[in-house]
Amino acid sequence: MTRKALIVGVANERSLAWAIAQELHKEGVELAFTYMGESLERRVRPLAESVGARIIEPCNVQDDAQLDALFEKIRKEWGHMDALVHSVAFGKKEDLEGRFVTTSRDGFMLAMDVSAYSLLALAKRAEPLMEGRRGSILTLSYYGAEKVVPNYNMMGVAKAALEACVRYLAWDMGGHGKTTVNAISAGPVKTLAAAGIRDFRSMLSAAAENTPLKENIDQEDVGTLGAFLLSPAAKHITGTTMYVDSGAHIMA
Ligand code: 0WE
Repeated sequence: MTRKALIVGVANERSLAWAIAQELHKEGVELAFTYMGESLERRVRPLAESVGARIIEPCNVQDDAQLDALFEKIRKEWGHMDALVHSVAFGKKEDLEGRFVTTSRDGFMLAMDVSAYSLLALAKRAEPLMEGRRGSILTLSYYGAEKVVPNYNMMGVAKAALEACVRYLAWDMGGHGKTTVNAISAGPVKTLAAAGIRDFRSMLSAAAENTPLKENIDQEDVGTLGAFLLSPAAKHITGTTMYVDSGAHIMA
């Protein structure tokens, strides 16, 4: 039986979600994609079609009606699913620089909603479709969830919440259908999300210097680990955050 996976969070060909999708495609997994807004549809649709996707739907993770419509479409087309990739995050630009203490209530709630709650919103709707299939859920995190990375600020708090959600979902969903839930903590990569971050280039070169392997990771590193965590080979790995960071997380 060919596995079926929903990929949420492709923006363009550099997206980590796209790297994971490509690895899954190599394994013969049938894929569905979402896009956030019309401008991204123009980028996502050709990518999705290039791997034979038939389900390409709009999805703003803050909109319950869009989420319901997306899963109704998947239920009608597939009837079930095996894997969910969540690669979505957003914080206001002003909450990713300067002083953390100035974070607004609005900015806090926005980052938590888009970057952490959205995993639950998707998992809740995926659960009935994954029932009895040993499904797997994967999200993307960053080391700023655990330790202070200057300027990561509000996103660090949101990623900490996301990693806690991974553990509680793993406990909850493990007992209902043996679904696994894991996160990848990736080193910095040049994606669209990085394009909005001040001094990201110098961050990238500094990051490479400070890792055991003395080089940065790339999208494919995330793709291959993601495909593993979503595969039957990882069926007893759940609730964990795995690093692809050239070893950065071992350094003091
Ligand atoms: O999680 C991230 C960044 C995700 C992100 C990016 C943006 C840019 C545009 C979330 N929200 C926004 N909002 C925007 O308006 N990373 C792991 C990449 C990243 O971002 C940083 C980093 C690293 C690494 C910000 C400050 C310091 C380090």
